[in-house]
Amino acid sequence: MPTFSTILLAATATTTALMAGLFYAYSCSVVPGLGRLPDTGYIAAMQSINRCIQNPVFFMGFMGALLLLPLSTYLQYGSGRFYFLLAATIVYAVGVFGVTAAGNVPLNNALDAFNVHTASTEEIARQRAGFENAWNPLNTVRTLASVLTVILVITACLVPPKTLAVKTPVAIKTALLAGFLFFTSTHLTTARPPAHRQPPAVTVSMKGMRFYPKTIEIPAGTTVEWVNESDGWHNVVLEDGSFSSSLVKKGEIIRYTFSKSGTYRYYCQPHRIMGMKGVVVVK
Ligand SMILES: [Cu+2]
Repeated sequence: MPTFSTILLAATATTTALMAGLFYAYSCSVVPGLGRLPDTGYIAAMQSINRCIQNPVFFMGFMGALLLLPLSTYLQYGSGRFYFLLAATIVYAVGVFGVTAAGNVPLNNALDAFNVHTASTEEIARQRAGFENAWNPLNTVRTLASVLTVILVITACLVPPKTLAVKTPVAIKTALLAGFLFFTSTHLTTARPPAHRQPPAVTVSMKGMRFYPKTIEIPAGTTVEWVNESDGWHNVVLEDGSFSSSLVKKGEIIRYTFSKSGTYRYYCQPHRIMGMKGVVVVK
């Protein structure tokens, strides 16, 4: 069964490949083809292309890749795919989206405002040269950047999902953790059972992106042990804000003792949107 993050990774690869293909086609057919046209024909053709390309099918790929790349990067945090996707996101955001938004689009808008019917032959020649000399190199940049993006995404796909990024630099890890926990946590310590009396413990396993069992019933004073049996990183955050653990990797355990009766809903911060949630009913 493909997981949500795998399906998303495939969608990311597809949208980035579509964008690389689009700019590749520009570089080896549209740009040289239009380059041979006389000035008036060149401007009219470029104006028409620039108007037509602003359609939902184009934006689905162009904006789709911009949204899916960081989302996939986030979902693959803790796996060996993470850094390739992070690099792909930066290359696409700067080299493809950034270059297009800051470079090609302003040129397109200026060209669109130019009227070939009222301009003189010299004005048309100057307009064409000014546009073409700036636009073509920018297009080459985004073609290369989009191809590099695809190479990085494909490399990420080839990394086995089970490979953990063991040597994650501490600074990056800390920054990401701080980001995860900043909004929700009140304290970051993992609770320990009291030293003098070992209370009974109930185990909940974290597999894939689920808690098993999802709902447990325990008497007050029971310690719950969440054991990470999957390859991803997980944590436990109580919805009432009374407990928020740090992220743990495979084989590590999160412990928390429930001393008061009530219904405690909790979730895993990185996988909350995928429905990684559970309930502890304390009698
Ligand atoms: Cu999780």
